[in-house]
This record gives sequence, C-alpha cells and structure tokens, in this order.
Amino acid sequence: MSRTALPEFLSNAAVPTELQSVILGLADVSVTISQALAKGALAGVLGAAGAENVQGEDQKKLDVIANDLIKDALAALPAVRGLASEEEPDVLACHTDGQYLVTFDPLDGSSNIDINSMVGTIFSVLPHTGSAAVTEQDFLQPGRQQAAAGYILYGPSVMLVLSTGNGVAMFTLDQDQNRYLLTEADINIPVEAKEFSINMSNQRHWVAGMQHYISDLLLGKEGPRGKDFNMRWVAAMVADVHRILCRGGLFTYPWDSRKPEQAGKLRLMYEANPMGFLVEQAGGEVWTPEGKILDIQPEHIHQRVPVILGAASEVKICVDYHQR
Ligand code: AFP
Repeated sequence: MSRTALPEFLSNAAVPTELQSVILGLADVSVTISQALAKGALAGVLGAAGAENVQGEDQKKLDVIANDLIKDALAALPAVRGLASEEEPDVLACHTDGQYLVTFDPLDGSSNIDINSMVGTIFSVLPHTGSAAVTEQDFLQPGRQQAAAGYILYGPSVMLVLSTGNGVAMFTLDQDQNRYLLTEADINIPVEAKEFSINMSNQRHWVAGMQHYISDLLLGKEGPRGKDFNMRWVAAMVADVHRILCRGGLFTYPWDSRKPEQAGKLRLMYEANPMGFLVEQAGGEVWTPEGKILDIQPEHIHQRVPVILGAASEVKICVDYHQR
C-alpha cells in the first residue's frame, strides 16, 4: 500500500515552505531522539542528569540530550527566529529574518524514561510578529495564533501528530527508511466520553467543583451521570492526549492546593496550547475552569495553567461543575 510521506503531505496541503522546513526539521530530529530512547541503558542515557531545570524539576539525561538536539536542529533553520524550551530559562534568538518562533517540551513525561514507558516531544510554532531582536514578549501570543502544533509520541511505534490549522493528521515512523508516513487523517474526537484521565492521588487537594465532578463519574451507572466511566493515567500528557485523539475521553490536570501559588502543573506555552490546538482541530474542547485555553493572553514563557480537555460535551460538563 502506498502511503503519503510527510513532505508530500505538507506540499499537498499548501503549507508555506518556511513552515514546512520547521516541521520537517522537528521530524528529522525526532528520529535521532527515538534512536537514543530505543538504545536506553545500552547507550548509558538513562537516569538523572544531576541538575534542575528552570522549573526546579530534576532533569533526566535524556531531557538534556533531547533539548540539545532540538535546539541545534531548529537553530540551524533560516525560518526559525527564536526558540523557547521547557529546559531553558530564557528564550533564544536565532535568525534575524526567520518567520517563526518555536516553543517545545523536548521530552514530556520524562519520569517514564527509566521505566521504559511512553514519552513524547511537544511543539508549538508561532508567527514572528515582533521586533528585530527577539524577546520573550514576542512569544506571548494566545494559542489561537499558532501556525502549527503537534507532538511526537515515542511508544511501541513512533508517531508524529500534527495540525497546521486544517484538521489533525497522524504519521507513523517507517523505521526502515526513517521517514514519517500518513496513517490517519481527519481525526475526530467522539463528542461523548467513556473514559477520564486524572491523577487520582491528588483528589483531596482539588477544588470542590473537581471533587464533585470526579465523585459523580466514579458513581457510574448508579450515580447522576447514569453510566460507567473507565480511567487511564499514563503520567505523560502526550500519551494521554494521544489516547483521547484516538478514542475519546476527558483529560485534566487541575489546580490543586499542594502548591496554591501555582495555577496548575502543566505549562501553557509548550504543553496546553499545542495540545489544545490539536484537540480543538479534532472537534474537542480545551478549557480552564474559567475559559478557553487558546484565548489566554500569556504573561510569561513558563506560565502554568489548569487544563481540562477532550470530548466537547464532557469538557462542558466538567466546567459546569466548577461554575455551579
Ligand atoms: P514530567 O515530564 O516531569 O514527567 O511531567 C509530565 C507532566 O508534565 C505531564 O506530561 C503529565 O500529564 C503530568 O506531568 C504528570 O504529573 P504527575 O506525575 O503529577 O501525575
């Protein structure tokens, strides 16, 4: 069976050449990252790097390796004006006439690395509309302005999931030829949910709205929702969102009282916005308890946000519980 390769897909979709170069650059470097992940202990890449990132989180060796690989690959592309990464304290300026800014989480779910479970790379591409010298301010655009967003899921197969604002497509890495081939187009999240995804161990720390919502899901057929729900939690947002794009459901990482000063755990500019772009493009909804995530005006590059995303009707129900 002949399948469409990623470069051909991008040309057929009339994606601007410069944006194509950014997406293809990310696709190429993800092959190298997937090879490092596959070698694992044999290449001595597992375990802690012995340093903390700007968020105060312990870095894994592979966090650092993936960050350096993506940074070098993107900085070499003339279309890239600037970069921002979860692993970098500040934004980095690249080419002075580049058209795009890229934010990325080089290895999402990195606590899964040492247990040989799923991890991913998340990216968001924004148009550069600011001054000649790139500053953090240039990146602070609402998620709705993204030119493209996506992720690479390093699982049993390696998949690249992408939107350039015209639906969501999934590509699988052909590891014999190191190229991504289209395996699913026009992804649609079912409107009704049968599964939810939340770290239940934090239940006692959530606000009342989230406590009531989840309690009612757990009551199943006997409760007010009148049906049973299944639960899944991979602890890598990429893998949990991938499941939602494939078979529906709701994913949430809410605000909780363990760190009341933090709006949530997930980062707006390289987790919630790119995933939000994909989910909306697949017909789903992406909210905080107060409003749509893609409409948030960011205040800083490492900003955090509570996230409720997935099946449109279920996200609305969850938000309603908060607003009652
Ligand atoms: P790490 O990259 O530090 O493992 O964090 C992953 C993540 O940001 C997101 O991908 C998960 O959904 C979430 O955190 C898992 O958080 P818990 O460990 O609190 O369940």
